[in-house]
Amino acid sequence: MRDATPQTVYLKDYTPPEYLIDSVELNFDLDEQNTLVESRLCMRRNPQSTDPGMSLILAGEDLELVNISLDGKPLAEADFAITPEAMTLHRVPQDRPFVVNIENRINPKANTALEGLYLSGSMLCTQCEAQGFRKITWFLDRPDVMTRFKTTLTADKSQYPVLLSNGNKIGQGELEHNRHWVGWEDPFAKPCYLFALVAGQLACVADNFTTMSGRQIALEIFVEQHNVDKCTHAMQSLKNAMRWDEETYGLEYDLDLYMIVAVDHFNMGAMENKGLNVFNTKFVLARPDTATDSDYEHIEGVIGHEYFHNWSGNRITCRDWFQLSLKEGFTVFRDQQFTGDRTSAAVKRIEDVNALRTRQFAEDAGPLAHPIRPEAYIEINNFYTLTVYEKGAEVVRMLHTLLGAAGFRKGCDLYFARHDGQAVTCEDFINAMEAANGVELNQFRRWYSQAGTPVLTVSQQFDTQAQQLRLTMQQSCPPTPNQPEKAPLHIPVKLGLLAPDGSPAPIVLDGRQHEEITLNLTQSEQTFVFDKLARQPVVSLLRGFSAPVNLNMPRSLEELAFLLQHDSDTFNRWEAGQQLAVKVIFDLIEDLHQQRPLHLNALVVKAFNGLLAEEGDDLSYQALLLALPDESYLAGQMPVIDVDAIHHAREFVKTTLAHDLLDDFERVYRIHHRDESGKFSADAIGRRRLKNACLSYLNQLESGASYALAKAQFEQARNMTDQIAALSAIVNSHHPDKAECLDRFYQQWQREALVIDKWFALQASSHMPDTFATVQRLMQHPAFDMHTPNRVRALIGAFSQANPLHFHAKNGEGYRFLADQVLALNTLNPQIASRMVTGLAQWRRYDGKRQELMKQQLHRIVATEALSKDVYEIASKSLA
Ligand code: B3K
Ligand code: ZN
Repeated sequence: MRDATPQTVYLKDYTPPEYLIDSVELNFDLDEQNTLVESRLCMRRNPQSTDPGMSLILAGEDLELVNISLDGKPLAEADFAITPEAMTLHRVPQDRPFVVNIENRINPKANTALEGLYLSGSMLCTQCEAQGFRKITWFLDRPDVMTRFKTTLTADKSQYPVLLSNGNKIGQGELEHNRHWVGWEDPFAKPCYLFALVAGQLACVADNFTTMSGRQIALEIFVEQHNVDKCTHAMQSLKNAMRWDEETYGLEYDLDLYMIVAVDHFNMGAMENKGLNVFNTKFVLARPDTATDSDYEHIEGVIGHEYFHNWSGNRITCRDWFQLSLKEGFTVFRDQQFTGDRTSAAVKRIEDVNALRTRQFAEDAGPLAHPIRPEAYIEINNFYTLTVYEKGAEVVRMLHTLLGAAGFRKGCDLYFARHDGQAVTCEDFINAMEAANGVELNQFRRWYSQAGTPVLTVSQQFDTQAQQLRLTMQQSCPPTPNQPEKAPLHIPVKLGLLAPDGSPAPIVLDGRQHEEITLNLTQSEQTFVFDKLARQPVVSLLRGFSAPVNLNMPRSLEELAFLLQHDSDTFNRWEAGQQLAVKVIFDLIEDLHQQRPLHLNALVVKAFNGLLAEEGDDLSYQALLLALPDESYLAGQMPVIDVDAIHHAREFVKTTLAHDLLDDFERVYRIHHRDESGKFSADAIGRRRLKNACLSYLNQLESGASYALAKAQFEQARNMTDQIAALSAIVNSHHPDKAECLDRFYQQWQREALVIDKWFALQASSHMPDTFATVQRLMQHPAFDMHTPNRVRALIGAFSQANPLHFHAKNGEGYRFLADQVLALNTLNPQIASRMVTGLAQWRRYDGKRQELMKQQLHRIVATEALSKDVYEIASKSLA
């Protein structure tokens, strides 16, 4: 809980550790409420440290000391001091290595924050990143202290038959009183945030993998017995990831064993502990009838992400937590590439950009904006953000774009070779990219230190006489907290030109001809002149979303419709459709404000008619082309967000399209509606996506026919994708059988926690008028539980983050509700509580009345006693 004044930690204050821990031996005597930890630290002074002191400070929280000795001699009370956050040994040897032995007790059952050693159901498990190891025992809990770990676990044999830790198993044995022990050794030095242990009654699904150099790796997935039938996909995903990293980056796995454990209670998605990943069950378990196509994709993506960390994160780790994006941005980029290669690169790119623009851009435009390499934090767990992860990945992607695939790979090879076994910085990563490619990236480095989303404003001038097109680009970046002024960035702008018939027009720049080009925008304003153009081309700009910027380029509806029809860049083609819809929706919002009748521009109907008639081969992509920009994205484009107008204008477009193109939606639905349960080919997935997109339009009609269609699909579905799509349609309409369907779904799936999460989330995000009452009722449901992060996210998270219409109800009931829940969670689980506060952070974007109501709740939160550092930081910065 919070001290009087929470301390801020600054990047500029970094100093090397005063001591090193070369190796540690840990002994755990495991018990739900009374675990004994013995730690033997082999230490020495760090030759790199310039600090002259003789004392040693070890971090530790919520620990009960049993014994402490130095080089075998018990310490007297006067030799050390303990505070709530650390233990200081006043005098330790400076000129030779020494050994510190500590014994302490911890209570995993009392640990509802799910950080350190805790209980998930009947299973004991750990989460140490970022600073959870200090809740296990006193240690130098910082990522630049890399240590070899040897761990022995002792426990009751019936309650904890499986005992796991990092590395290779080196021994096991039976003890009296039905107890047993297992010994583990990790040959690779690692920071303590990568330590893990798991104990419980777990079933093991085993397989193996032969690496490119011919080594056999044992692969083991541990789950509770009733979940063994849901691991096939996770195991296949792991093998795919291992092969992909060998083929794409030349990186091979280094231990003989790779273990994944799935737990129900987990604060985030998964954790890359060396050789022993701990996963949220959500990213492991899948069976066609319980998991959707998107779930299948996310599982493969997260399994890949954690696996890729073995090199980008574990073998080479971060010097300090300000460098978090070094491992996270890079690893997200790697998992994006992996998923793009495994599924549809076009679809994956669009999904990623959509998420970035909707959520990260909002973060970057609000009070919590920070550079991908932050400069200060109060609670580091608050900095596992969309900015560090997703914008961080965009920055790595820009390096890939600027250096080309081969140059980027050379840079990575050098980075891995130079820094293997080290804890390094973002700067080291860029240095490797420069050295391997013989380039200089000084200006590019600003992406690491500047927050905010740059705005790229583009104007064009065509000179018929000279057959020249002049493109003038200006960049600027709005001020962000502590950064009023911004310097120009190095922005790669990928560009193509289209001739009036839709074919590619040649790009002639400085006498050279290209089909597509990446322009380097480095100044505040720059003009590019393209020659030899007989007729004015249509410009396709920022192809593939080549930089994380807001593009401001005036376009007519006709031009957008043209690009939607002809652009060969899959991203920009989709983007043209989105901007077309955005423009139309904003015109309608204006009509609503002026109380004018609404009419949908015929051009939109024509464009959608064309899309529905298409017979492309990437059906998932086609489904994305049909999707209207979501409400949160539209909100991001509005100076003062009007949630009601956004919702009504967007619904109007959707309903009118459904009306005008009823036959087309029905036809496409029928063509693709087949029972292909258990089939996960790109075609089968694409058919489901496209069909369910049509269902969602048809559902707008609230007709007997649309009700019958949704109900039939709900009843006949044999896979979760179709079942949940049908239920979603029913929930978001006045369907007469809504209550019955929701109840049947609950009865069918009550034993599958992950499916019940969907049931909660679907109701919490419904746009129907009674949603808030439903949410309050669900809070009292026997299956709701504040101790289970997945459940909290499904109900409270979905309502406050995926239901703008009702969360922002004018009377402020949504805000009050959220603050109540944040305060309840604050004592239970500060990390989850602080994630929930972000729903209030964007208050400045709303009208005066809503601003007041949101601020009131933030003030109420900040004024609460015993507020966690986590919540305090987010709430107070939101108000600043
Ligand atoms: N590295 C972990 C995240 C840890 C979050 C700590 N609050 C998972 C990941 O990014 O792979
Ligand atoms: Zn990660």
